[in-house]
Amino acid sequence: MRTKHRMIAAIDTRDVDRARLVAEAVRDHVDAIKVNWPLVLAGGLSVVKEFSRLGYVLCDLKVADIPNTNRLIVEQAMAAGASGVICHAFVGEDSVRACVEAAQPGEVFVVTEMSHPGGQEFTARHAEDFARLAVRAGAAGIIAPATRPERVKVWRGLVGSKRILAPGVGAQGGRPADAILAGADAVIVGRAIYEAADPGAAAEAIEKEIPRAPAAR
Ligand code: OMP
Repeated sequence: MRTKHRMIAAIDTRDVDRARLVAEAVRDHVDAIKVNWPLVLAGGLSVVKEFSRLGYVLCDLKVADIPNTNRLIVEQAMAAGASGVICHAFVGEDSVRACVEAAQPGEVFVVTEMSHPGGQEFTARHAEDFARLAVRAGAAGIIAPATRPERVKVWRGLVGSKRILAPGVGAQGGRPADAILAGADAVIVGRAIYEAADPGAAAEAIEKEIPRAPAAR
């Protein structure tokens, strides 16, 4: 993923027409469109195909199963036009490797510590292991919480030049500049964009808050 804008729009609405409108409105302000279960369940995987005509689609199915099932899921996401997928690490390295292999030449991003308060209950305890696993398994990068930029800094030290994508900006309270300065390559923004009266203007405003200079590594 190229991270020129350092921002990914998560379009989690179940209203497919609204999703189309948002995708068109933000396309010049983001590096990718992230599609999650709410939209896939509402519109089918054809939404992935449709949005892939606009650019990079990150298919966030949070894949978390045995290697064979992971492979079957990821193959379908890639066949539908996704450029990348998100998977969970807690299922183990073999399962993550199955995603990486099935996604080729596409990319896999591995969830570390989740951004919501519950992310501190279990995922935080294993987040460093998850980040190391992502590197070993050949993932393109990790997902790390913009709500805890001090943690992003730790993972930057662990994953080298792998991508760090940081959700939790806006509705969950994270600030884009904090996540980027802590070492994230891009922030992931959902409600603050897709629920805005003018999603294009909202994306542009958030983009302006993002420091241009690369974070110190
Ligand atoms: P907003 O909270 O509306 O900005 O949406 C955040 C998006 O990032 C949603 O699509 C979440 O599913 C996703 N996300 C998190 O919020 N926290 C995480 O720890 C991981 C993800 C993710 O994997 O994208």
